[in-house]
Amino acid sequence: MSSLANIHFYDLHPPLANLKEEVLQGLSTSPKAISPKFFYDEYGSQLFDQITELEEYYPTRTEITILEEYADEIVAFLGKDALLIELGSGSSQKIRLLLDALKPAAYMPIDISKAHLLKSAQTLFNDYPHLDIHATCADYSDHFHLPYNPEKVPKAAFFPGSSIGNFEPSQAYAFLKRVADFLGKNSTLLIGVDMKKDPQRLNEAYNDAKGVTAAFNLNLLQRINQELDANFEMDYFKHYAFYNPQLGRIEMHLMSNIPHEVHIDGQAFYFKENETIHTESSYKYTIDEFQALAQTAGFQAVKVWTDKARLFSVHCLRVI
Ligand code: AVJ
Repeated sequence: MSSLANIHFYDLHPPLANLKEEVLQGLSTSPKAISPKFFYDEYGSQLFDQITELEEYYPTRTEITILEEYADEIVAFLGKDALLIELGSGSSQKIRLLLDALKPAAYMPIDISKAHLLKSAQTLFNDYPHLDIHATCADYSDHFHLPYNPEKVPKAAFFPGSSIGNFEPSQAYAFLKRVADFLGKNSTLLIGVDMKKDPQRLNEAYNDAKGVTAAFNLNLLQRINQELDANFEMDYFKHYAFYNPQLGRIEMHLMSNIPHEVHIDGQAFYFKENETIHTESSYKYTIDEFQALAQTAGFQAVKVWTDKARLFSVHCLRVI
């Protein structure tokens, strides 16, 4: 643990080992698949920030309007003087909407992208010099322990952006159970969940006209080339994203345009024409579906807020 003023930093994440192991394993399975968590190197995190400003990508701005409109109600449920844990904090923009009213005892942003986490924590500290920040580099999709967990301080968690959608429903259940366990009885989880809607609106949100989402998807191959010395040819792949109504999810893939071979760590991986690497699922839920899932994982649904067009939902859940 190192500390700058009130910024404590904990590094719980073995970066390189994971990337190599999971990429080699993912490309050895059929169909090929690589976890979306590897999108978020420094450049990938910047591209995602650009995605959140796209006309087609409604989730971020819609969630922000909900948090702004119902901030007082939300703060009342979260409670003051708590240790506020944010999973997948990214650039810590949304938390600012709650910080002024919340006055938490401490704030723990958790993110897999170390550089982005530190930069965001420093920027936040400049604006909130009295905030006790415990920046934690960890992979929340895996088991991890809270590096700072003072007794007698109530805990609340914030999981915005519908990142819960990246988990298969069975994994989402396991993740929510882990969160309920480290929060403890009567603690609160505030979670953003993108809702099921017209497939055309969903397809547009993941196939923006400027091609930023395509660049975000392809950046995964560039990252593997840089960090694992692979020889992916960007021109041999194209971005392919669509809504799968049977499974209620957006699927993102990288499709191979021609038959070819890629070498990573001395291993050869063969790609047929039109073969894909599945790089992300983004499940969408109705309010009832999500509340039912949360219930099975040990949460009681306390309150849910949506925007007028019912594009996005923010749920307040309590550990039972
Ligand atoms: C950050 C996982 C919520 O699935 O909508 C945005 C990531 N992928 N555009 C999502 C993403 C393509 C985003 N999450």
